[in-house]
Amino acid sequence: MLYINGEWQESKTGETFVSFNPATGEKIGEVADGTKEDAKRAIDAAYEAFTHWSSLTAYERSSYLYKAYELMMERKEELAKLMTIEQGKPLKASLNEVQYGADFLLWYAEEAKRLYGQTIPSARKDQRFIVIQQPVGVVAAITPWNYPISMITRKIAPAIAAGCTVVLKPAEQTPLCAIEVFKAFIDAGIPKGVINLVTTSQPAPIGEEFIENPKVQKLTFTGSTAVGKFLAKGAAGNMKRVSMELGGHAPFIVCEDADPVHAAKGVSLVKFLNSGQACISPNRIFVHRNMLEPFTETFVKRVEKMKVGNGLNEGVTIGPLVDEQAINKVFNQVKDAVQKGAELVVGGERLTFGELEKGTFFAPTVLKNVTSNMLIYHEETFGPVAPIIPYDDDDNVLEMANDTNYGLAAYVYTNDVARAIKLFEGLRFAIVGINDINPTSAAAPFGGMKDSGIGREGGHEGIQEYLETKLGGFSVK
Ligand code: TXE
Repeated sequence: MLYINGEWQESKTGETFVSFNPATGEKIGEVADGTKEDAKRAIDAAYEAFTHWSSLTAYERSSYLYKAYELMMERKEELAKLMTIEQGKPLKASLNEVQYGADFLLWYAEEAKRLYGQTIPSARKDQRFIVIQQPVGVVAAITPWNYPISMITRKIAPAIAAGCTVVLKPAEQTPLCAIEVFKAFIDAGIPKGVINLVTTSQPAPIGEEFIENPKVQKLTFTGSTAVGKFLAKGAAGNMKRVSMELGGHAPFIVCEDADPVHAAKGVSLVKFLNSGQACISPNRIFVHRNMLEPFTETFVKRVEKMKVGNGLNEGVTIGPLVDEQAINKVFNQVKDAVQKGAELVVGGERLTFGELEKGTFFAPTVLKNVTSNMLIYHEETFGPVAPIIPYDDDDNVLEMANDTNYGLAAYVYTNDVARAIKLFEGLRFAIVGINDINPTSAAAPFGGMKDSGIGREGGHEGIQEYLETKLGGFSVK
């Protein structure tokens, strides 16, 4: 169903599309297949609602966010279960994501009340400068399937806290999760038109409407760098503001003074989260030559113990990949690496037996002796493959780690404070975990440098993306 102007409705054409469980291949639901025309109606509704919503006090807007947070918390188990069925990640990971997603509602319920302005002294005695912040207007949001709940709240919460109204187009693979997030806002009593949902199996025409419609002032996107660049170009032509959270190619550096067991544990946890389908997933594991043996031994042992399967089953740590295309991309990278001399230590194949037969499962994989002539060294993997690359010194590893157009997350394991600071400063990545695999929070700025995007989500920075700065020059003659 589409949600436009406070009403659940069919698409104008009456067409629908199906959502599947990637673990079983089963159909789990059918939703309205929205069109360009539906997107236009949703934008009209958001435009209409903007005047009222932006005129509410920050305290009033905040109260809806608090209520939606409470509802998401009450529905945590159901939301997580749906996420596992529709997206595939293990139930525990889904529960963590619902919490992370809800945290944005709480954080921006509070942040809404801290949209301070400033006064600036004038050189003229008879003049005053006052600077205020105002919402940008109607926001068009596009979200991916890999974090199908938190990517939505990470955009909607700061946008509506700022006083903007929103039209969301979620990923075609996970529309049911989007519908459930909307229900939390709707049951919280959010006024009609403030948030609107257009599910679709055909994203391109909706993207076109978002870029072209003069009533949209801001586009916020999370997805691939290729689509992000395409949309940013169109938005720039119409002078729309953009936030882009795109792909990554995170280095994970194990220094010569690191604890190899601690590092191996860290990377095994973060690399295989969401089957490697995360923009902050370590894609290149640089290990100091002296650490190679102890690190690899512990790491491989941990990987061999991982349980692949349906995320609803107890003990499963790795779920399916999103679709056949993802399996092919991962398989090709592994094949290319092995052909060019990498050593396949474990995994490397699609799993097609027993209960895994109908799903898109790929074995957790470790490759040794990966070099710069291989695809996997340069391309984002988005799958459960860990390539190990040996290095010799800090300058050498910094150069290799920075040898990418991406600049989202990086990780360093070291026990030397000076080295930690040097690498933290030298890495051209916007998020660096130092002996830490989870440097993310609703309270902290998340985003990328270079081809990983523009803008930040979360923290004080996240709400700024939805605000305009307005200057008043007052004559007091
Ligand atoms: O991304 P797409 P896909 C990366 C990752 C992955 C690759 C492809 O490397 O393997 O991208 O994934 C919408 N106009 N990331 O194909 O196509 C689409 O409907 C408007 C990293 O899933 O970019 C979905 O809602 N919208 C990333 C969203 O864009 C369009 C998360 C993402 O889909 C559109 C996902 C168009 N023309 C993939 N084309 C991250 N940053 O975590 C697509 N979309």
